[in-house]
Amino acid sequence: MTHTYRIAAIPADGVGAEVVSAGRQVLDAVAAASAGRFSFDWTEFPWGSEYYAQHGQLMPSDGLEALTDFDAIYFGAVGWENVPDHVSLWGLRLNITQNFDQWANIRPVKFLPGVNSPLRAADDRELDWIVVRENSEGEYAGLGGRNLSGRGPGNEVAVQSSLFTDKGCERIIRFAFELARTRSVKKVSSVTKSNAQQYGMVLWDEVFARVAQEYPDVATESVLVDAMSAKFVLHPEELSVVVASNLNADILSDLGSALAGSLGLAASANLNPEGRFPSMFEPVHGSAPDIAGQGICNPIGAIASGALMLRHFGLEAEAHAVERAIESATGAGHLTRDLGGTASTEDVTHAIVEALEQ
Ligand code: GGG
Repeated sequence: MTHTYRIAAIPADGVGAEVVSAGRQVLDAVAAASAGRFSFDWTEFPWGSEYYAQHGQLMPSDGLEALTDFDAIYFGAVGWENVPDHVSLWGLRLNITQNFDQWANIRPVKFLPGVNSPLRAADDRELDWIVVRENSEGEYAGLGGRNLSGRGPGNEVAVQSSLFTDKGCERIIRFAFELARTRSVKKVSSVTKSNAQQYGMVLWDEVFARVAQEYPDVATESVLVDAMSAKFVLHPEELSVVVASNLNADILSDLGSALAGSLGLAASANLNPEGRFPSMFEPVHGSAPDIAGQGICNPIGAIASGALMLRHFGLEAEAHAVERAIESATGAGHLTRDLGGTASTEDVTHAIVEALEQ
């Protein structure tokens, strides 16, 4: 009997449409090769900045309700010049991640064959990490306000607060430890700036120390975010699972993917581990207005996010096959411009689909 996975596709803005189309081609090829075991039933939602221009909001008021019954959401990128970035981010991506309690955002970073990176050029070091981003609170709690002084232009005061809860810290830290146990290098690096952020991030450090006691088989370290940035560049081979707050992990994972060769390679999964709501899979990159619509963007971040979706469904062999096909395509020199190549989005997608079929 065929199992049908119902997927909500939200390409949204800029290169989102190109990379979601690429990912769908690969996932449909995986389903076609499953000999009828499973298939994907796609429903596309035309939400984003263009929708905002017509309706004054990024998605309809009942949009979350419309997404609730899907098995997963496959997302492109959000952000365009007609909408302030904070409005588009909160109106779509964060609206979904926060309301669906997708509190664990995993962002793997790895060297790929055939891809030059600033680190790889230096020596033979390996890079294979997963950045685990707390995805529900911290600096993205949305707490604060503007015009607090009441004194008018030029004297404005704005406050942006971070929220750290014991439960929120514990669940993401525990998630990182469980993930580390599945990896060959069993180590969790916790990142804060708790010397300066003396309330929330000290709580994070204390929860980390408490949870770590339950995982004596996993090595640990607590590193300040500035020192961790240096460590990413100088000692990438020392890292396995890196867990950090919402903002710190966002910044570190961009740095990590640039070190691996390009932001265009980075995949991510926004997970609601309890399964009460659908999880969302998306490339880490944004809408890239400078290259949108030209057919030259890198589809690998979106395609690798599709592999994370397969893994989420328990289709480990298929997820692995997509990851091997990506390696085979880059290894054979199918590289988009961000990686120094001349291949188009379609060229790379076809190379990955062909590698899957071999
Ligand atoms: N595909 C990810 C995406 O569209 N990101 C847009 C963005 O600006 N994200 C910032 C963030 O989520 O922190």
